[in-house]
Amino acid sequence: MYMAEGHCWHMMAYITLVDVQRPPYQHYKKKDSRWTPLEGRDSRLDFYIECFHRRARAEIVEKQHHLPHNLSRAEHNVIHSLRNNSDIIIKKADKGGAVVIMNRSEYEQETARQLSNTTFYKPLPSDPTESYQKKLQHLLKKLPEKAQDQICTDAPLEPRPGIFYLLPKIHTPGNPGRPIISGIGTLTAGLSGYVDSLLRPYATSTPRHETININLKNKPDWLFEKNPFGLIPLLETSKGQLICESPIICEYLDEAYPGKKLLPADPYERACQKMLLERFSKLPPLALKHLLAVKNGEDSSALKAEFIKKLDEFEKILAGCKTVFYGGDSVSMIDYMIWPWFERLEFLQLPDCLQHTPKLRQWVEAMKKDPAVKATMTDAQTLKGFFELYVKNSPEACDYGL
Ligand SMILES: N[C@@H](CCC(=O)N[C@@H](CS)C(=O)NCC(=O)O)C(=O)O
Repeated sequence: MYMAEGHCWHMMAYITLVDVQRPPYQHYKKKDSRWTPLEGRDSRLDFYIECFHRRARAEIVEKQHHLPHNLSRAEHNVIHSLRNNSDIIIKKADKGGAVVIMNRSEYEQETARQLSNTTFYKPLPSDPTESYQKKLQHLLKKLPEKAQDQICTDAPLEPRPGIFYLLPKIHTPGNPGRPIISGIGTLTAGLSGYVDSLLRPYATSTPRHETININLKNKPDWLFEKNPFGLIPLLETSKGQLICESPIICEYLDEAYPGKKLLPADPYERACQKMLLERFSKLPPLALKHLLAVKNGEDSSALKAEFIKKLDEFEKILAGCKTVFYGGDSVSMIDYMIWPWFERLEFLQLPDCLQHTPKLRQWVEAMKKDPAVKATMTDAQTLKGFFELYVKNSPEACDYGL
């Protein structure tokens, strides 16, 4: 498909050239053909024509939006000389849209530091692209024809390996680099585009936002300016309004954005959810104490027994609700607020603590099916990896697995 398309673009260029150079008498001989194959004759041809239209439309839009330069010659020269200075590296910041100029030696040092971490990287004996290409072709055959066409159209003809680079984290002390592997032009570029087109409709309902992960063992000064307690989560709105305390943030988001409301409309029911959350707030410190005791090889059985006893209270409350979730038969705010601690039971070394709580087990299974829960689940392995880096004070801890 891609070959055919490339070939046809050459033909287009060729035809234009002939038009310009055509001797005058040929104008009377033959008119340019405007014939187009009828739709439905061949699905691949239809798809090809559609791609051609899309590209043509995109080119027209691009030309319409082509703006003149807004830089003076002097500014242009400065940028040019910075670009040609091999002692520096220019990158955009990981978050916030700033442009960062770094000493090349420091950038290379950080790159070498990261790449030498054998937990994440290992040198390959050879370029695996060719063998992966065969595997990918084999896998693609299992997809519907239309999907295959879309993937092949966007796939590069001669794929290259991914390119590793770093984006400086200017919000993190020491400015470590966020590792990025650019997938542009790689074997899976077409596949990524296809997956993106499938996911895009689901992403439109999410408000635009940016997440900045904080290393809690080495907090940046600006965090205290935004929240004097130096705690996360912290929400900053587009107007610069700052909101802290997770239940307050969640309530704000529920009220400020349209869509399904998570808190009940009835004031008493709202109060009940808040009271339940307050009651639940005793469990996380207990679970963390238990985890530390296990990690330090101390006797953790009393802490575990206390945790299980508290969970039993929540089993009884759920049994009293006579519904799948705490706020009724569909998931609501209280379920989401307490869920993360259930997701972490294995990581917290408490995997078997739901043995005697059938209602809670049922609730856990129902929660796992919820799309928002599915989309934000963190597996026990990732949590373990994060925790190991966190106790070592590693600057990479806060971004682990992201
Ligand atoms: N009540 C606060 C608690 C916030 C909190 O303790 N956050 C933890 C991370 S989950 C934190 O920032 N810890 C850093 C510290 O204690 O220095 C909330 O619900 O938002």
